[in-house]
Amino acid sequence: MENMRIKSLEEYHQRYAESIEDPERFWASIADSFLWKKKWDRVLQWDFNRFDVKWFDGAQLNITENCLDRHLAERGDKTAIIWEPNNPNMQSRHLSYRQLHAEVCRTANMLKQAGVKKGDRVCVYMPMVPEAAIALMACARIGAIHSVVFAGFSAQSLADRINDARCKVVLTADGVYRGAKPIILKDIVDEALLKCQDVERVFVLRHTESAVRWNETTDRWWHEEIRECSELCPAEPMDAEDMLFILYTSGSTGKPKGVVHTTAGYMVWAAYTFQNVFQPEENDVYWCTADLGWITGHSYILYGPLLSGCTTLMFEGIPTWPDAGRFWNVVDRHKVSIFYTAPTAIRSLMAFGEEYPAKASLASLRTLGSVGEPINEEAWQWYHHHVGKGRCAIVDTWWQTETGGIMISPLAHLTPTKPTFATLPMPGVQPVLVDANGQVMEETIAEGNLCIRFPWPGMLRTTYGDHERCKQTYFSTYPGLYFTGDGCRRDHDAYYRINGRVDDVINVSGHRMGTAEVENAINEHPHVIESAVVGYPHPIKGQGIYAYIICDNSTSSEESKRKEILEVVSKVIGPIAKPDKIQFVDGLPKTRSGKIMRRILRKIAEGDTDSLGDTSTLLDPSVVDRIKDGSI
Ligand code: 7RM
Repeated sequence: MENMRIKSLEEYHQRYAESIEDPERFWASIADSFLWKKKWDRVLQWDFNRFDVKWFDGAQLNITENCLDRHLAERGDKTAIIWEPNNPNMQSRHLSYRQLHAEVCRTANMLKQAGVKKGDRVCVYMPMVPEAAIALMACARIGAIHSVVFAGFSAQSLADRINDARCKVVLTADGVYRGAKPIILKDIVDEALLKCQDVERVFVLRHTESAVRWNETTDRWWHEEIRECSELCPAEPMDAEDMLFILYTSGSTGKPKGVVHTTAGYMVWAAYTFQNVFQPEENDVYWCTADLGWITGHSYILYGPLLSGCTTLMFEGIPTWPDAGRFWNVVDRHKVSIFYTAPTAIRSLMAFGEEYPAKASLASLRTLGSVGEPINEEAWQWYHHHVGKGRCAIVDTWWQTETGGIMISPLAHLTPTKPTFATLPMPGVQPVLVDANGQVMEETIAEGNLCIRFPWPGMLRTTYGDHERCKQTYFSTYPGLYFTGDGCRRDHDAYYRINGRVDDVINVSGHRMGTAEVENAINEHPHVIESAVVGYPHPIKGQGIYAYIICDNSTSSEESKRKEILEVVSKVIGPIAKPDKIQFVDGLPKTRSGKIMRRILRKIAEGDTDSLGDTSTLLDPSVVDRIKDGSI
């Protein structure tokens, strides 16, 4: 894998140029360092109009052989996963590459016994424990497609995702700890399964030892089923373009999409970007604080680090429990050298003061990463001075669920950084900025919508079960280009700075949400007639959720309606989607054609009521004044 590592800024520019001049040759040479059962016939075939992209077609491989088997000779006893539990007084766990290999094989055999076959979908709804990582690789080992659902999502969201992918098996646990309070995951699964007809088997990991209900037909204890399972499980040969996983993500419509990633391209991209962005060394301990339920967890807790033979730390807890020093205690305890987190976490810890990082040594740290949302200058500086103690590189990594891995980012200690800039594209990434007329802006200094004009190995291939929707979402706004949904600026150094979403997607604490999705949830309340949701700047969450709601003339108090609406949203999506502000209104600013003018609602939510712009196309402009008067 050494041959894929860029070692200087000059080399970056050289490699970048090569990747543009002859992409096939470039990626063939990178792909050469992986373990293949059969090499490819063609490196790349692509068409952005029909949206058909194939990388390494004709090749066969299994990603788990690349994550595990190939490391056994040299790194069998090296720690692959360190697990840090929620409770700081509990023992952490260390799994060597050899142990992890054995556990993945046993779990794969457990799935096989339940009748899981290549191409079957398996839903993973689990706490942050090593078994969750093991579960994903067990699926990949036998060619099953994993679909991870973040354990903070509601029964309804879980059911929707299980049904959309027609999952046959669910892997879960009795409960999950998040800070001080345990949550009974199994109850949520039980509730979801009332709406899921295809699920034949539920494996339940014993974790919190909470009491759970039991369905004799479907439910099995993980530890009982795995007891007799062998540590030998041959890796299923997968075609390069066979599906590896589905991961649901929110868009501008109400229904989340199942983003599909395939085997070879994703593998190459996850490993290549991990190694070049983070520049890990053999004895590093690497910690990404994301949850496996998000793409960051897939690519940079699990696949990227393990493909690279690194030690990856999994943390079950939250940054502020038992106190705001938890992250830094974990860094010191495990001598973490590379730390990757989200701006929202940094901002929330900033609010507790610099005493917490000051109390810790943090001497093991060399590189700090940021992901999920734009990082503001203040948070960047705090991260740099108080966590990095002024001597660590910061990599602000821009990417998406759809891109599979990092697209624009500094390479640690190689690319000169500038606060709030994600800087330069990875080799193979060809970003363009498009103006309001859909024209690509050729000047270096430019600001517009961010598109990518050439395929990269890790890109999504489709949205599960609906290719038309995929084409529509990503390739119809600007024909021939992949549209990211983000606005972006390019400066005189050709550095990129991501401004944030330009569509109806909001980013709340690094969680991506569709405003339509939240509106649909609010509308489930029996007294709600209509609602409109927008994002507004929030000091810690990045964006907060502001909901304008029209209710019927029921006699219940605003206070009780507010409370009930929050409950409904929690129940339909999950607590992460609860609006921060609810304003009851008697009308919404609509155009004559019935479209809500969100621009106006965004302005009011921002507190900027002076420059609402042209409201003359509104059906009833007086609505705006009444909303302004009642704004929070
Ligand atoms: C990895 C992830 C994707 C959206 C994306 C952006 C925003 C992510 C950054 C960022 C500014 C960054 N996947 N985003 N990283 N914005 N700077 N470094 O977050 O699918 O959940 O979200 O997140 O808006 O489109 S995601």
